[in-house]
Amino acid sequence: MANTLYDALFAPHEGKTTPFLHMPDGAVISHAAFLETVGRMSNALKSLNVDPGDRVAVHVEKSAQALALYAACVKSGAVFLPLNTGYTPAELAYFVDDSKPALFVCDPVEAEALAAIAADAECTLHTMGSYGEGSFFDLALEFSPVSDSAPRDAEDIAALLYTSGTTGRSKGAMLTQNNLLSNAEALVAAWQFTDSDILLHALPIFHTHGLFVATNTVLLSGGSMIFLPKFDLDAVLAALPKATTMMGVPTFYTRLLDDARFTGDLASHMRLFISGSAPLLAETHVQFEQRTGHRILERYGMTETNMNTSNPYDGERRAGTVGLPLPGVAVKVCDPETGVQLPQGEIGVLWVRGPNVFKGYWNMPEKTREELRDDGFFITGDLALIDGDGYVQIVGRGKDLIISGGYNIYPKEIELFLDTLPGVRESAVIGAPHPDFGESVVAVLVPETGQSIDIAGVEAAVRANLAGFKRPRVIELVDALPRNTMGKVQKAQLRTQYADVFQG
Ligand code: MLC
Ligand code: AMP
Repeated sequence: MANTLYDALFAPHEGKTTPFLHMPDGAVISHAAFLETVGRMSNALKSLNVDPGDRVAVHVEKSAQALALYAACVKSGAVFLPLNTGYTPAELAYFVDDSKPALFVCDPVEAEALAAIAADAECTLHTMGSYGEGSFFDLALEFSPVSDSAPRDAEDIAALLYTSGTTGRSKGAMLTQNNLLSNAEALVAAWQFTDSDILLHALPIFHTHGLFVATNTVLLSGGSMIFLPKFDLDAVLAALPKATTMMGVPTFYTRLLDDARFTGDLASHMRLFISGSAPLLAETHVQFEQRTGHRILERYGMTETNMNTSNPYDGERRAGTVGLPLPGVAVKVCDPETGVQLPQGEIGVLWVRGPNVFKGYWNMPEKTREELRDDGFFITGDLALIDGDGYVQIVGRGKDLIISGGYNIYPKEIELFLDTLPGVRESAVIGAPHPDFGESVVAVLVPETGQSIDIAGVEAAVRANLAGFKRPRVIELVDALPRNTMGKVQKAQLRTQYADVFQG
């Protein structure tokens, strides 16, 4: 039997000496060499009794080997579960406990700290460092590069990606082989990727954007990637002349524009710049075009759905919009209370349906029923309108969510943590406009009566327990939070009050 995703994305490149990854040290990894590593890793997974359907949790730096581990999971039928490298052991404990992986691969430097978490979940722990080194790669090297693909059909789960929840508990989105493949097919066609493309890849590979949107699109089209460990401005500027396309979050584009070395000449040979994961300000779109002559192509998606809409490749790329539904994707705007579809042009919650939409949340049937309707529509929680030409505009969020540099942060999770700290009676966490990250985190704390709050202590506790990108960059103390007559905290009022804290 076939393995839907492996057969489409990887198998066609077996034995090809064409370049796949251009590494920062100048090394070029061919498709064939990459897939040999994948074969060895796939055999290593089998030797560890990782069976089809088992989860493989991965908390490692970006490297060619980390990407090969994703491919090896696809090949051996395991469910790939990548985790943000910023997560602390306290955060990782939840994901490992919830997903019960058969194997947990972590950075060698954290192996000791994570041993107890792996033991509690009864999973094997292996290591992989920034250059792929570690016990997992050592094991893989003992095996042959030739391995059989596990039979997997289109509806089998290929990946489990956690997305934070409005109640504070992260939800694992189950993505099928066909969710990933159908989206890659749609994007290759929509953005006209070919085997001549060289994508400048500076995104992390633990999220939909860097892992699926970027990598699967390049794999399907047979092109290659300049595979940078992260977005480092100097490295990106140095790599641009060798690339044909780039994908990024809006912060990538504002950082480029803030640097005088980023000139029209440097970008003139490029075929395409794509932005997503957070709103691209119309102002950034305009400045980018003035500097380079390129209109950034903005698209819209989420973990649960992969990509839903995109501005056109040919045709008008409209600033401030996320474009038109991709082929096979249906979108509608509904009343947030009743769920009834609203007339064209009105603002409501965006619902989406298509082969890209996930299968549900891991072990959360009720949450799945609330958000994924029987008719296949998924309720995104984003507020949108569809204009007369069918272009979708994301105008806000129905969900209490902060997006900082493309990372989602759920205030509830931070509030629940802050409320446990000494002297804190209650807290409210909001996002405020930030020149670099788009939005950043502000925490407003109310002390217990007659007590004071040790801000340095709060900062230290946050650092020890929460990933750095969730850290409030401003902490304010107030006597009471603004509430409406129902007693609900007025976050809108706080957002207005603290709108300027990161400006100037
Ligand atoms: C890092 N830090 C951040 C941050 N990224 N803080 C707020 N927001 C962020 N996005 C913190 C670190 O914890 C650290 O904190 C300090 O900043 C320096 O870390 P760094 O790694 O050197 O940061 P930097 O290189 O500046 O990273 C910024 C960034 C990066 C924008 C380049 O965050 C990034 O690559 N973002 C892309 C996110 C992404 O891929 N999103 C896709 C999600 S998928 P301290 O405290 O130690 O100083 C999705 C679906 C879709 O949304 O549609 O695509
Ligand atoms: P995540 O859950 O991390 O996948 O983030 C998905 C969320 O990012 C969406 O629900 C949107 O709120 C936001 N998002 C993604 N792309 C865009 C975009 N182009 N414009 C505005 N918001 C976006």
